Amino acid sequence: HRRFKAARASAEVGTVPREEVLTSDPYNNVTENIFSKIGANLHLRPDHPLCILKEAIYTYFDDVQPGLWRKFDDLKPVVTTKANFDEVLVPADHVSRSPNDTYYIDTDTVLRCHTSAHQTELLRQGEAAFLVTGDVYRRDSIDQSHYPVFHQMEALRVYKPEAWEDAGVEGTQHMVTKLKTALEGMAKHLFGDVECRWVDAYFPFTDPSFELEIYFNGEWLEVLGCGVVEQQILDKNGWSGHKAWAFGLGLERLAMIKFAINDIRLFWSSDKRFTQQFKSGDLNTQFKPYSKFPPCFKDVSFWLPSDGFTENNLCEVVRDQAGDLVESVTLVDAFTHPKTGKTSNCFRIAYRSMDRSLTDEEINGLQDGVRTSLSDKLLVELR
Ligand code: FA5
Ligand code: MG
Repeated sequence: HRRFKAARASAEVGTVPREEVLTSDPYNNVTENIFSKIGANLHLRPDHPLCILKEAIYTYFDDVQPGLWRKFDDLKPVVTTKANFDEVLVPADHVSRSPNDTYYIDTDTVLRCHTSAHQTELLRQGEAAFLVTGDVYRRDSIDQSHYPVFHQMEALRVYKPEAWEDAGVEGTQHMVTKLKTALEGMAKHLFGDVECRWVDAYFPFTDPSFELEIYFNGEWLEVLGCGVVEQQILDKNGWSGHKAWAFGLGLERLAMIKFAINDIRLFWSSDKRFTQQFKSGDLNTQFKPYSKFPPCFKDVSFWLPSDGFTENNLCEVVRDQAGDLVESVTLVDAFTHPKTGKTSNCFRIAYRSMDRSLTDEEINGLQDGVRTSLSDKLLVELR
């Protein structure tokens, strides 16, 4: 009965009830701003660039192996800490587990920080070739390519021993070959005849691990992380004796390159000047920016409290006050007073709306709000 309920719960999509996310648990660090993004499901809107890209990747995998791949794009973003970290072998002391990096609902429940959170659940359900797309959540810095909610697509494919025995090669090596072929094929399907390179990487759940970079507009860009699935993960979840490869890619990163979208906040815009430029099935759109309004810079300086201050905490405070009106937060000065030993930081906040001019009054109101919550919530001493 429990199993049935768990399977049902994760298949639900759409809004998650407020009281399920914004609890009074002392470990809860989810903000109103983050809560408001849950259920937006940009990747399910047919004319949205993230959905267009998702469909293009589906098409690639379906063309290569018709009927093989099972797709999941409606799994709930609220997952257990166990599924998000423990079951994919993330070490107990890994930074990603820190509440400075991850949104916790309580110690046992998080907003998934990657789609890898669904690997073990789907393996236990008997799935052997699957693609999972969804919104993921990370506390992070603020700039034009980082947003606390973004979208990933995960793939995992399991092989029987016959696959590498028949090929007469060692199993792990066979997986590496299969994986590289599949992913280079995907990159070429999306970007044409691009140059690809493989960079050694580390992920707790794969070994060996790689990152794929593509050469685009004169630059090498990280597209995805991937590798041969740790044997333990297969053994513990119903697939012992088998082997598998997996990857996880950031849809925004790819869409920004593919469609020439210059600011990650635009994905969340409902401005028709953005939304009407994209059409389901059309991979060739090059986004035409509409008039850029001038940014307004505001500096804030303060003495740090003796402990507990982090840039992610500052960014959370700024986002909660200014939402998508904040474009970037940059540390511009830091020094330690020789006598008191206290450290001072100065951060520059860039405010800019993507669709209208902001008034001085409005910006001053936002900056006052930031200053107040900096001293109330982060206990800094404003200068
Ligand atoms: C992961 O999240 C791994 N789960 C990927 C993986 C899956 C590896 C399966 C092996 C096997 P990483 O944190 O590097 O890895 O993120 C994967 C991709 O998400 C990156 O390559 C990048 O494209 C994208 N990404 C990461 N952080 C951000 C961010 N803040 N904003 C937008 N995209 C991001
Ligand atoms: Mg990374």
